Amino acid sequence: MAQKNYTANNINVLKGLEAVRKRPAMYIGDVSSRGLHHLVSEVVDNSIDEALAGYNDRIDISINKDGSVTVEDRGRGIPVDIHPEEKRSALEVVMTVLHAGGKFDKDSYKVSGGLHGVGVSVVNALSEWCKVEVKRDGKVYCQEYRKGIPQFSVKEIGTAKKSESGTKVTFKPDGEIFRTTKFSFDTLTERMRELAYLNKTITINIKDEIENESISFHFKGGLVEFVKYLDETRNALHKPVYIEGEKDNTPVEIAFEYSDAYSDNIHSYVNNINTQEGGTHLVGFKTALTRTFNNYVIKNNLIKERKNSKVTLSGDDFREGLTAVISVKVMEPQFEGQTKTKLGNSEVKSAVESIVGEKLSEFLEENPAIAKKIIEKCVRAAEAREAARKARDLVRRKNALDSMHLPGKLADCSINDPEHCEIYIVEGDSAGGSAKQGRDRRFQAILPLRGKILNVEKAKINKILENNEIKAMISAIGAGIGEEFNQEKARYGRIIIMTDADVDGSHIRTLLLTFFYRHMKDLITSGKIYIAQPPLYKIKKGREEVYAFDENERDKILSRFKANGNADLENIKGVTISRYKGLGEMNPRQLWDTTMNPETRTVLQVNLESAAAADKIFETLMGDAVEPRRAFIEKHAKYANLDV
Ligand code: 0RA
Repeated sequence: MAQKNYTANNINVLKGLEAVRKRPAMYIGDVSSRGLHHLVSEVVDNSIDEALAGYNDRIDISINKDGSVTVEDRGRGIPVDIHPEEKRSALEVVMTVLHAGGKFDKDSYKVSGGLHGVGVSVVNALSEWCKVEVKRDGKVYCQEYRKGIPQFSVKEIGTAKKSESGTKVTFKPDGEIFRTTKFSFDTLTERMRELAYLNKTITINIKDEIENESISFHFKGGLVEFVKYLDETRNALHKPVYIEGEKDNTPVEIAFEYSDAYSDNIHSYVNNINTQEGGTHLVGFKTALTRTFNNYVIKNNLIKERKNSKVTLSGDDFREGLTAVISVKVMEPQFEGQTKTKLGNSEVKSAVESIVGEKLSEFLEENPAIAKKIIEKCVRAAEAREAARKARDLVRRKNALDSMHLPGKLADCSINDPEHCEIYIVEGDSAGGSAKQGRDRRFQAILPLRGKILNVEKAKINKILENNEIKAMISAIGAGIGEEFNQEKARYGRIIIMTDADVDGSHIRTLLLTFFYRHMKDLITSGKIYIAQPPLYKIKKGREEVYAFDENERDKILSRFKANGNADLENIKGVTISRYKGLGEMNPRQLWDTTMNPETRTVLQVNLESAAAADKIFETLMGDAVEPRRAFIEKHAKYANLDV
């Protein structure tokens, strides 16, 4: 009987593994570099769960020489005893049965939505090989897998100190599944830094055995340090405010500070997942913030004291220059929204609202000097908002922003179903001219921009709205801007940035991304922004013309020509290589063939892996502080041609 049961379970395991390998994207998002790095997050999330349950204080991650990754923790260790229903080691069950991990331990805050939380078995199924070692009860246990299939039953391989326990998972992602299997130290670092800020008891060490890099994160100050880090390049008005509390089984932790900046940077997390689309915890925070500050203003007569000022303070005014991190733990989170990153649990709104309401009013009473500084800042924000409204009305009256009056230099497409339409925002009039001639005018619109657009990170909203290039983009896209932005009105389903592959081009691209990030953020979160990839080289041999997008590809093509009978690479007879300096050097036909034809082009989709990291990058690249910018550029110079 037991044998029969075992066989049945085995068949189910194989079916499960097959399902994951057949549709990996359903489990980890995609099979690009992004999905690849999710594998690490998936394992680490389990180690973090152990930390949240109070059993783990350290995670060691390593990118190994052979391209595999090891994640080791000091948690309880995955249980190894025989699972009564499955008739085999619980370790084997956790590693091979989909969603088995959570079944063991109902009382902790586990992630049951979003991209993570699918279980280590998914990582195992998508790995060429995987090895797990568990320390528990003075023993070390081990099991190995290929494409998720156990190679032997769980076995004891040694002894350990009774006091030591933990789990060590090493896996090599399967090249048959993933487009790339190369792990990036920087990508892992960004996510681990965030996790270390969010979980102040934990230490996370990362090393890269291939690139010889390592880093260690431990932030005693938790969210307070996170906020300071995010605001590093801004001028803070005061020390961060820290709020902590628990209501209805929902622990809430918040840190925030105001700086002299104009944008707001609120980052919210549920069970360590970045809720990019916000949700009830964020609504609770905003509601409490506005109400508490307004009550304080009224109680202390703070507005009347200002002569000639008839401003009323709105929620937006209390968020100008605000940098905040909100972290809640929810037992059974409901994730909604386009990217499943919006918290839906209504009880969380009232929990956050009441904790913030209570603790923030206490703080304001006890720190009147800080309160005064913040209120003054908000009053200035209200005045600026009023000025911006007037500026907007003015341009609106001139019909400059609405899509009824499209900019003269826009070459629109003929179809008007946004789903099927795209707009190329092109650097320069000459490339714009080529693009207009080369495009498929049915569904491709072209908007050429002249020169560099305004750096919105440094400008007030009324200046931004006076800028011609920006006005042209707003009316072409047709969905408004800032608080009024409504992505459903967008006239195009894809917005493609096309700039030269040089320093100026990358600067313009960064300026455009900054603009979209600050003023039309929904376009980025919903994946509507793309970057065109024009080729760098044209290689011509006789009648054959081939394009190469980088040096690597160029050399591959040249080798192919060489293999076809040419002796040396440097000097092949009859072959010419031309390097494109700019888009303008391509004729309309070439531009279409290489960069615009949906059948053959490559476009990069811009996505926000971590909003906090993106915010930091834009502020660093575009803000006032010079030194962090230099440091950032020096560090990244070898990867990308970022330049400011
Ligand atoms: C199932 C049950 C328990 C812990 C784990 C799984 C666990 C999984 C991973 C993955 C990486 N590190 C991990 N650490 C623990 C609960 C254990 C118990 O009750 O003793």
